[in-house]
Order: sequence, then C-alpha cells, then structure tokens
Amino acid sequence: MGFVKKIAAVGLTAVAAIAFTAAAYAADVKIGFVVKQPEEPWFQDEWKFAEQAAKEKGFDLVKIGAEDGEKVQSAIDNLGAQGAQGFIICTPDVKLGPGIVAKAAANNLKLMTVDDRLLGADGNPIEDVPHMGISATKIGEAVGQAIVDEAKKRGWDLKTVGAIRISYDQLPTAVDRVEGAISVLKANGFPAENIFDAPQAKTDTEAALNAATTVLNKHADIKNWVAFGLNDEAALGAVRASESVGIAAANVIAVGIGGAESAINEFKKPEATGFVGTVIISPKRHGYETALNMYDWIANSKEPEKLILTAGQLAQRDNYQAVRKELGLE
Ligand code: FCA
Repeated sequence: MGFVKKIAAVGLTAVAAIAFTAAAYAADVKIGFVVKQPEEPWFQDEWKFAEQAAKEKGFDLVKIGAEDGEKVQSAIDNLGAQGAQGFIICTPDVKLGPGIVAKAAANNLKLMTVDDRLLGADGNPIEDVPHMGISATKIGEAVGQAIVDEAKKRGWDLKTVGAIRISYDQLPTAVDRVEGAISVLKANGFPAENIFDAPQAKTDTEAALNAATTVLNKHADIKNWVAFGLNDEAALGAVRASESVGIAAANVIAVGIGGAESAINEFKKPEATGFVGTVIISPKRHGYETALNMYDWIANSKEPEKLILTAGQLAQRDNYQAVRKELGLE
C-alpha cells in the first residue's frame, strides 16, 4: 500500500471508530421510569410518552411499577445492576425521599422525580432533585370553579349542598389540589361545615369509592353533593359511591384531575353521570419531556431545570374533544 493510501485508510478507520462510539453510546443509554401505580391510565400514558422519547433518541427505557418502599429499593438496585445511568420516579410515598436519593447515589444513577415531589427528613421538598409536577393549587382552583359554575347552572343553593373532599393528606400535591378547590367553594359562599373529609387509603377509584360511601351514609339527609380529590380516580370513586347509594346524577357534581381514558370514557357514556368535568393535565410533558431531559443530562451533560410546574385545562362532556385536540391529544 502506498503511503498516501495508507494514511487515508487509517483516517477512515478513525472516522468509523468515532462514528461507532457515538452510535454505541446512544444505544448504551438506559433510563428507568418508576411509577407508584402502574395500572392507572395517567401512568400508562406517562410511560407511553417516555417510550416515544426513547424511540426518538435511541435509548433504552426500563419501566418499573413500584407500589411500596421495598419495591422502590429493589427497582433502583435493579436499574444499577442493569447498567442504567439514571431514572425518573413517581414515588409511592414522598417520605422515602432521603432513602431514594441515597440509593440512587449508591448505584451511581441520576435522579429526577415526576408528579410527586420527594420530602427530606425535615419535611420540606428536596430541592436538589429535578422535579416536574403540576401547578396543584391553580388546578384545584379550576376544579372548584367548575363545580361552582355547574351548581349555579343547576340553580342549587350552595348553603344546602354537601361536599366530599376525597383526601390523601400524606401527599402535599394532593392537599394543594383539594385545598385549591375548597378555597373557591368557600369564596362562593359554601359553608365550611358542609365539607366532609373522606380519607382514602390509596389513590385509586376503589379506595375513593369506599371513602365517599362512608360520608354519604353518614349524611343521608343531604340531597345535593359535590365531590373532588387529587385525580380522576378520586372523583370517579365518589360518583360510583353516589350511584351505589341511589343518588341520581342530577344531584351530583364531581370534577377530577387528569383527563386520561377513564375520565374521557365517562363523557362517552350515553347518559351523563355525576362526573361533570376533568382538568386535563399533560402526560406528554410529564413522560416525554422528563425522559428527554434525563437523556440530555446523561448524554450531553445538560442539567435539567430543578422545578417545572405544568398547567391544566378543564374539559367537559360538551367540549372534551375540542380541548383534547387543542392540547395535541387527539
Ligand atoms: C399524583 C396522582 C396521579 C396524577 C399525578 C399527576 O401522582 O396520584 O393520579 O394526578 O399526581
């Protein structure tokens, strides 16, 4: 081989090697997406959109459901053993904060949270961990406003109405959401003593149904009811409870938060139910964007923003298709 040819060949090999390294690197990126309630449509949607980011960027996404602290611990160890570089988590319990941070560090994994923000030992949010959540108070206020508007439309005297506050008070975003709703009810003359707390053991429909049933049975004298909670499942649970004790849809106004399939299906039923609205939030931002941000952090050393709070938009039976379209969901 002549001298010039030889140099060219070496050059080519070097270029090929660099190209190979870059490609191999993208393929080597592995990101975990751990959620507390894998069967909930919201989390299914988050995963779906995270997959979209994985496809676009060519990284591996490892989806793990972790319903309790033990499962969270093993999920993180598992990701470490698989050679992942980072993960996003919606924890089953925000008090696991310090443990999750320590486990992530021990496994050399970058950590971001979604939906539910980790609390430190002092009870304050762990601000170092990049987080994407919803603007909980504002969204709660939108729920409260939707309820008040509907009650006025029906000509209800708010002084005689009962409110079911499906609560999950160990989760700060849940408290902010329901308190946002309550502030609007009160501002519109709703008596505080007619707001009944219905604590749920879990954040799913069944737990909300059980919690709401207790309240309805205790206050059987009240005719008209409103209900709200941290998500669609909470509002739907209250609606199912009202149906099971024989309260007509005309006497129930429940508004949820989420806008995933379970809520939208309610609007597709031929007869209106007591579920009159949902404030749609964005699983695309919470799934796709968090996954993309984690990828950029790993592959391009671009640190994610520490705190992003996303907005919501009310959708009801008569406009949900238009709202979904506007939000790029249809
Ligand atoms: C919490 C709730 C979910 C969803 C999410 C944005 O994690 O449990 O249902 O509302 O916030």
